[in-house]
Amino acid sequence: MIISPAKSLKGEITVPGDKSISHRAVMFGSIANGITEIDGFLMGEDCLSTIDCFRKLGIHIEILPGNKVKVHGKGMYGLQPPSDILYTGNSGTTTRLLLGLLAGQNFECTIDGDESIRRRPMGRVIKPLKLMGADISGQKDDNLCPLAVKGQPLHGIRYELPIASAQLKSALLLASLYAEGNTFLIEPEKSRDHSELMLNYFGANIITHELGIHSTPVSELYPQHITVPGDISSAAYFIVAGLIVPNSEITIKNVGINPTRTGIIDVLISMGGKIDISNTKTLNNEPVADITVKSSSLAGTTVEGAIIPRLIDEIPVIAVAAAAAKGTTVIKDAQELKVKESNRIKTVVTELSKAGVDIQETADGMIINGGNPITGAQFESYNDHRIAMSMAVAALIAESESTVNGAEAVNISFPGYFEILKSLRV
Ligand code: SPQ
Repeated sequence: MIISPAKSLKGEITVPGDKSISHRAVMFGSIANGITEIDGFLMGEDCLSTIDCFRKLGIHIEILPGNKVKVHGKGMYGLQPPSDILYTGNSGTTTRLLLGLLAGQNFECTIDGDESIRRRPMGRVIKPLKLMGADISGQKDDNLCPLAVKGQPLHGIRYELPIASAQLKSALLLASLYAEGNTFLIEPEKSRDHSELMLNYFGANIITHELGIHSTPVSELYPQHITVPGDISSAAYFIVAGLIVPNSEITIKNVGINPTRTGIIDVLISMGGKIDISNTKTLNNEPVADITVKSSSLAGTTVEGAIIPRLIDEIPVIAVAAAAAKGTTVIKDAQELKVKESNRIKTVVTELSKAGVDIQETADGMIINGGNPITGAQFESYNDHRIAMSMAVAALIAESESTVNGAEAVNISFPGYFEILKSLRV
């Protein structure tokens, strides 16, 4: 994809549905008793992998025009043994949440994904699932895909999560629905809470208090109508683009603004970003609003501590904002970036360096001395959707044309990304 510098970006847009919420709506709908209708479903490759896996588990799922999905849920004990490997593609969410859900079934199956998934650590989920009674085995001390899951009777546990991971938390909550006795989880920092909100919407019994989460098993979940808000992680590219490209004003309608996801808004406002939130409403337990951004002079900042899980997927594009900002930005406590679709500390530093950005890798993040001219570059995506989209934003403020190689990676979470970007050019 060739990207030329932009003089100005203007317009009102919507972004595709939230990826985390779309996955969960299919999963929870599959184990509810009856038909769950989903509007605004993200038709990205990751969420289609989730649909594919649940079809293999015997669930009838209709994909209808207009981003609608109908899941014919068969109840808590309605999943069937798959005749084939459950292939999760590039999706960490599908892989880890499936492990939790399948650990307590009464059949065996195998989970595998693409070469990125085969590198990502699954032991973080498997270790506590084994404490609940699960039987899961795989490569490198049961840490890597492909993984064999032999369904077992489970029991509840009390577990302090060593990392703030919504995928780990959600896998354990799914297992807890099938476990005997109660499960009590304690997070080190608050991670996205879509599973807690949506499971309760489906009739589960999950109580949260600060960093603690208490779950009791349930015998039934009830089908729901889920309207998926726009994904703030997708909106993030246009939020940053609108701030750093001169003479710009962009409104992104109907974006999910769950506080566990809005770290990027807080950071960009603290950097001097002109960001306005309006028309706030609630859709199936999730807050939604319109976000308007205007070109702004940004200043460097420090991003660290409890805010990190609230913006973990946005760090690549925050690094682009930092490259455009005056002064130094330090990003710390973000070592989790090393085990995403790519090692996002390394890939961000390597790619932005190509464009002349003064950026250094650290053990748990990066340091960016911003405000220098950005040159056009040949960017690589490493087949990581967030790297492809972030580098496309950097290209907008470069002095000359850039190329993003492997740009098709955007289809993992944001089909139509480049078309929307083009529509904003004035
Ligand atoms: O699903 P996947 O591949 O792990 O996707 C990513 C992403 O950039 O879209 C991470 F690579 O998002 C994760 C996120 O980082 C989605 C997620 C969720 O839906 O629960 C939680 C976060 O991961 P984690 O490891 O912190 O639980």
